[in-house]
Amino acid sequence: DGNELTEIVDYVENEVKTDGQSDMFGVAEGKNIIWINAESLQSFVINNEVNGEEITPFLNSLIEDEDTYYFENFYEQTGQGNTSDSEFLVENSLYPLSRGAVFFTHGGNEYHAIPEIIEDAGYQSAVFHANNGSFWNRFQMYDSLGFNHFFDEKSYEITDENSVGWGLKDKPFFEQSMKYLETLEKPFYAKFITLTNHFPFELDEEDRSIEPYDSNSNTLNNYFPAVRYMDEALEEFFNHLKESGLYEDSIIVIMGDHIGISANHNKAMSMYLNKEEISPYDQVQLQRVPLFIHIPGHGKGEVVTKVAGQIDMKPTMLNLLGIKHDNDIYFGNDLFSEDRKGYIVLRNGDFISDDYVYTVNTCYHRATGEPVEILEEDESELNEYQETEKENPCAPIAEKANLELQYSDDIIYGDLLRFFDFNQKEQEEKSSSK
Ligand code: GP9
Repeated sequence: DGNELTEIVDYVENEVKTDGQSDMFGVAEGKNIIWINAESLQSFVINNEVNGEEITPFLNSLIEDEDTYYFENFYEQTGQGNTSDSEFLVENSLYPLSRGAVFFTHGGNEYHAIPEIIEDAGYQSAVFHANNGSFWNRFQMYDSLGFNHFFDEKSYEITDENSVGWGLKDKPFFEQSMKYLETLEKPFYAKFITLTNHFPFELDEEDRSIEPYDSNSNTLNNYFPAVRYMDEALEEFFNHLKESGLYEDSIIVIMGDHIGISANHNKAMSMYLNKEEISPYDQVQLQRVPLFIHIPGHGKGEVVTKVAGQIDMKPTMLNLLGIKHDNDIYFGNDLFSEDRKGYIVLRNGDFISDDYVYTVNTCYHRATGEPVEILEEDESELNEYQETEKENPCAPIAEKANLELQYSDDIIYGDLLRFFDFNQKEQEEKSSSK
C-alpha cells in the first residue's frame, strides 16, 4: 500500500535534498538537450597519449573550450545492466539493481523520469541507437520512462561497408541521424547511444587513426584506436549540428556510460598507467568516466573537480532547464550546487566521498590513496575527543550508502512510485496562493 514510502521520503528530504539553488538554474531554459551516451568511455584516456599520440584530441579541445564544464571526478555507478543501467541512473536518479538489469526486470514500473517531467514544459524526447530496439528491453522501458520516439536500427541504412562489430559505425550513425533530428519538434531532448567503442573494440583498418597499444591484452590494445574513432565521430557530429543550425539553441552533454576495460586486464592496465599494480583504490578511480556539459555561448565553463556521479544527472539537467521538481524522489544532487551530499555510492556499496574512498572494507584517503589508520580501542590512550577522531571515518558514510541503495531497491522492487503523488506540493502551493 506504499506505507514504506514515508520513511524513504523522509530520508530523501532530510539527507539528499539540498536547499540552495545554484546560479546555473535556468541557464538552458527552453534549449534543446543533445545527450550523447559515449559507449565504454573512461576518464583515463582523456588528456592522455598512446604510442606518443593524443587519444582524444577533440574531447581534449572541448575541455579547453570556455563553453564547456568538464567533470574530472565523475563516477559511473552501473551494475550488470551496463549501458541500460547508466540510462536508468540518468533518467531517474535511482540506483540500478545489484543483480540483473532493471530495464529487464522492472521495465513496466511507474517512474518519474526526465522525459516525462520535461514534457510538461513542452519538450519532445527521442532516443537514437542503431541497435535492435529490444536489446535491454528498451521498447518497454522507454515507454515507461516517457520517451516519445525511439529511432532504433530500423531507422538506419546499415550495410557491410558502414558497420563493424556491434553494428552501424558511429560516424554514419550521427550522419544518418541528422535528418530525424532536424524534424523533431523543438525544444527536444535527444539521446544518442554510440556503439563502435564497444567490447571487443573492433575497428576496420580504414577507421584506425592511431595504432593499438602493445601489451598482453588485445582488449586494452584495441581500446585506444576505437576511442579515437569515437572522438572523431563526436567532432563530426558537432560539425553537423553547427551546419544544421541546431548547435546554437542546444546544450550538448557527453557522458561515458560505464567502464570498457575490466579488472581482468589489470596487468596491461598497470603497464599502461606506469604503476606496479592496480590497487583496490586505483580500481575505484578507474570507474571515473568523462562528463562534459557544453553550453554554446555560455563562456564560463571550467574543469570541475568535485566528486560526482551519474545519479546526479537528473537534478542537474532539470535545474539547468529551470524546471522545479521539489515534489520528487531522487538520490542525487545538482552538480552545480555547492550544497551537496558529499559522497557517491557505487552499486556494490563502495563509495567516494570528498575525503575518502571506501572499497573492499578499507577506508582510503582520497587525496593520497593511502589507507586510513584506524586504532583499535584498547591500543589507544587518547582522550575522548581524540578517540572520536580515530574512529573509522568511512563508517557513518557507509551506513548511509547502504541505506540509500536499500531504499532505491525498495522503490523498484515494490514499484513504490505508483503511490507517490508527484503533483501534491504544486497543488498545495497553487491553492495557498489563491
Ligand atoms: C547495446 C548497447 C551496448 O544496445 O547499448 O550495451 P552494453 O553491452 O554496453 O550494455
